[in-house]
Formats: sequence, C-alpha cells, structure tokens
Amino acid sequence: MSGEKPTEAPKCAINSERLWSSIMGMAALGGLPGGGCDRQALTDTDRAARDLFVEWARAAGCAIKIDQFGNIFAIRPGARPEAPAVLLGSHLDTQPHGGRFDGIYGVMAGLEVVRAMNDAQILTESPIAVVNWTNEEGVRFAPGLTGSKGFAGILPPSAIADMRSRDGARFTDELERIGYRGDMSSSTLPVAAYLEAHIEQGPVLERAGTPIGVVTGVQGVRWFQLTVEGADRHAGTTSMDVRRDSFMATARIILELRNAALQLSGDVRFTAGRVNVMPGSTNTVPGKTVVEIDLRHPDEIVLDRMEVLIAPTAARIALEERCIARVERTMDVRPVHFDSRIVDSIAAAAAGRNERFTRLASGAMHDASSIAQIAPSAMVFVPCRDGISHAEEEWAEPEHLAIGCAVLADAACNLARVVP
Ligand code: HGY
Ligand code: MN
Ligand code: MN
Repeated sequence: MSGEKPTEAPKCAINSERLWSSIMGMAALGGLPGGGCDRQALTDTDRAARDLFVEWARAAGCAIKIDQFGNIFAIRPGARPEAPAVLLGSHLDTQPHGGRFDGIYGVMAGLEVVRAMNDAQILTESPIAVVNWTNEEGVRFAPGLTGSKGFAGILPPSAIADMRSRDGARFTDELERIGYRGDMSSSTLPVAAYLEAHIEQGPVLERAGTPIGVVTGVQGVRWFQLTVEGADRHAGTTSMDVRRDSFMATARIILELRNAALQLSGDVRFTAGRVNVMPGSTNTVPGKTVVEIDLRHPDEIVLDRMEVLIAPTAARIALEERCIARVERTMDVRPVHFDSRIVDSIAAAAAGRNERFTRLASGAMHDASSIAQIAPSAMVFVPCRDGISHAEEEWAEPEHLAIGCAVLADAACNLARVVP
C-alpha cells in the first residue's frame, strides 16, 4: 500500500464526464448488441475509431503524426520541443467479443490528460504525446502488440508489412486502405517515459478494494501454432480404427498439455482459443486441424519447461491417432519488470491524491511490454467488475476510471515537469 511521499506536481483537474462520454463515444463504433465492441485492427471500424481520435486530438490542439506501422501520435508541444516526450496511450482495437474499456481507456485517458492540461493552461517542459498503438490484440493479424513492437524495433518493418490476416489481406495494404500508413520515423519521437492506463482485466483490485493498481510488470506470453495432419475421409463409411482424424488427435493433445501445465504451476495460464478444423464439414473426417495456443506465466523457467513438452506430446499423440503434428512458436513476449522510478512516480501520484493503491503484476499483456525495451515505462490499473475482460460484459466504474486518469495526469505532469 501507500507510504510514498505525495508528488510535488500541481493537480490537474480531470473532467470525468468528458472522459466517460469519450469512452462511450468510441464504444459506439463496432458496438455489439450485448454492450461490447468488435473493432479488430485495420477494419473499417478501426478506421472510424482512428478518425474520431484524430479529430478529438486535433480539437485539443495536438499535432498528429503517424508512423509506418499505423501508430498514431497526438503531440501536445512542450516548452522544450526537442525534449523527449512523455508518452501516454494504449490501443483502440478490440477482441471479436471485446469490451468497451480494454485499451480504449488508456487512449481516452491520455487524451483527457491533454484536455485537462489545456483547461488548466498547464505548460510542460517535455511534450506530451498520446498514442494509439496498432493491432495490440493480435486477432485479425497475429501476433499482437504489432505497432508497439515495430516502434520499439523488436520486429523488423518488413516482417510487419508482410503479416497476413486470416482472410489473406496484407498488413501494409490494409493500412493503406484505411488511410493510416504514415512515414514518421520512430527516431523523431524520443520517449522520456511511457505511461499506460488500463483496466486490470483481473480480480485483484476489486478484491483488495483499492481503486488504483500500480503495475510493477507483466507476465511472459508465448503463442504456438499446432498443426495436426491426418486424412479427409467419409464420415459414414470409414471405420473408427483406421481414421486419421486430425481433430480427435488435437483434442487429446490439448487436454494433455492443459493437464501438464497445471502440474507445472498453479499460476500457469494455458488457452487454446482458436481452432480451424478442415475441411469443416459435418460428414467428413477432418484431415487437418490448426490450433493456436496462448501460454502465460511470470517465470520464464516455467514457460521453458512447458514449451519443451509441447512438441513431444503432440508427436506422440498424433502418432497414436495415425496423424502427424508440428509446432511453431509464433510469439514470445518475455516477462517485464517496469522501471522502478516510473512505477514509484505512479505510486506517488496515487498517494498525492490520497488514493489507496495496490502494487501488482499484470496477467494481461500490454504495449507497455514493448515500449519498456526502449524507454522507462509503467502502468496504472483500475478495477473492472468481477475481473472480467475480453468479454462484452466488461465494465469499469466511471469513478474508478476518473481516479486512474487523475493519477495518470499527475504522474505525467511530474515526469514532463510543469513550467511554473
Ligand atoms: O492478450 C492480452 O493479454 C491483451 O489483452 N491483448
Ligand atoms: Mn488491452
Ligand atoms: Mn485485450
């Protein structure tokens, strides 16, 4: 809990109603009947959300810059324009059955910080930049964190440009199509610090009864693609003992891996969230199945131990089912420990507002993991109801969102140094 000295920076009055109505305005784009959002990266709804963000940021006096990955930077100049920027933001893309807050909150909170600074006529030495990272979620184009990895130099531009969507579209072509392929070079926006506000997406803050999470790091995430090949055969005439049923083999493999993961650690997270069973016909034994696996743990050693089990387990079970399996690692985001100075500045901002806070590590992955590789970074969490996220029911209380935004504003003012 607290104990840090209150921040010295002046308080910046957040307009909680403006913040809430901005989040709800974004939620209308790609809104789903159950209250959630489907706004996958580089779709027309993503373009609409980007257009709205750009419109609001320009109205707030920001200059807009866009890089080759489609990341949008809304820049509020500082007294020293050449000084590295304090960068605030997150992502506007969502899961297929996404909520209204995951990612969106961080971008809208950053914008609200700029608007509140304008209202209070606050001038900072360093520029403040608000960013919308492209394709954090990694749904339409996998894997995720694409824009932030590109900006941080973790993935080469050519690899990003050639990423293919599930429907075969090329990343760069889709960026062009929606009008967000820019040419800003990352080197023209040096970053002094990166702060990302986000809903927690888990139950820790709600259980602790604290409105603020001071995020100390993010657990590691690896994605794997498991392909199992058998043979297409007639469902009515092919006896069970000679089938080469790729889906039955896959189902056995996934269950065994899930059990092995649980044996390794109670904290492991093992998910098989996308399965493509081919040819996808009720009356054909499926000859090919591809499944995407998401594996998470805070400790890389546990991830390594689990990873070495995947290929042999898949090969053994596939053989028993007269199939062939192959496994490819498609993403590796290492566990991240955020910079203690930035973490402490968030704790100090919460203490300065007399808000109770909890230090915690993130179970969800974030663009902050990428940016932490090139600039000191940290995150502010607020609670979400029942810890639910990646679901239409996702909900955060307006009051908590406002407190998180105020803490973000104070930390940003502190790091960007307010000109007296
Ligand atoms: O997958 C994640 O944890 C993030 O919410 N995209
Ligand atoms: Mn997110
Ligand atoms: Mn998400």
